[in-house]
Amino acid sequence: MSRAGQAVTLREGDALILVDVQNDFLPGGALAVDQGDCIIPVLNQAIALFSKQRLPIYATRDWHPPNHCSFADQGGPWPVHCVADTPGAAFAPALKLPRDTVIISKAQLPDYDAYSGFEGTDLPKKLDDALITRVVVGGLATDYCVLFTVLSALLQGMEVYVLADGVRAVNIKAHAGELALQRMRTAGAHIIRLEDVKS
Ligand code: VGL
Ligand code: ZN
Repeated sequence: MSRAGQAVTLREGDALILVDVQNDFLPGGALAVDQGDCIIPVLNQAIALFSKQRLPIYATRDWHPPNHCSFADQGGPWPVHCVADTPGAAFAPALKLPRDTVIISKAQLPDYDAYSGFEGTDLPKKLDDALITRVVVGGLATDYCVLFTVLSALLQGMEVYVLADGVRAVNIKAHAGELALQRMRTAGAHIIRLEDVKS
């Protein structure tokens, strides 16, 4: 996925966005993403790089009410997952989130789903206020919340770098993850690997 010439050297104005690294999206969880746990060491290294330079880190979380419209028992496409304040909605314990991580909860209303961390949250304003112009993105799942979060960031005018080794897909349809990465690249995102992030 990575291409030559796509290295990014971190500087002021950069932020890390970690998308939905929650127990329910990990192996054993209610909506497990295959190999979802493999991204955690990669994201921990990204966290260390950003922390070292005191660059901000934002962590989104799916934070649904028990009767959320996306759940199968409400006619939606997904099993019950990431119900607010349940263990499944908690961030993966292995993810080393710094204390000052900014947590962004989304899709909290029963009748609306939101795959993008920018939708119905104050993430856009927070990034704006912090003068963020470039974001590095990793998390779950490539073909849903990562995809739409990246497209939102691009629409907001951000330069976006997606960690190909820091995302995994649900892949309900074969290759959905690869197609999602292609969509992100076509929309203007840089698809990189952790090794391309320089401090
Ligand atoms: C997600 C399916 C349902 C995600 C959230 O975080 O990608 N996927 N809710
Ligand atoms: Zn959800």
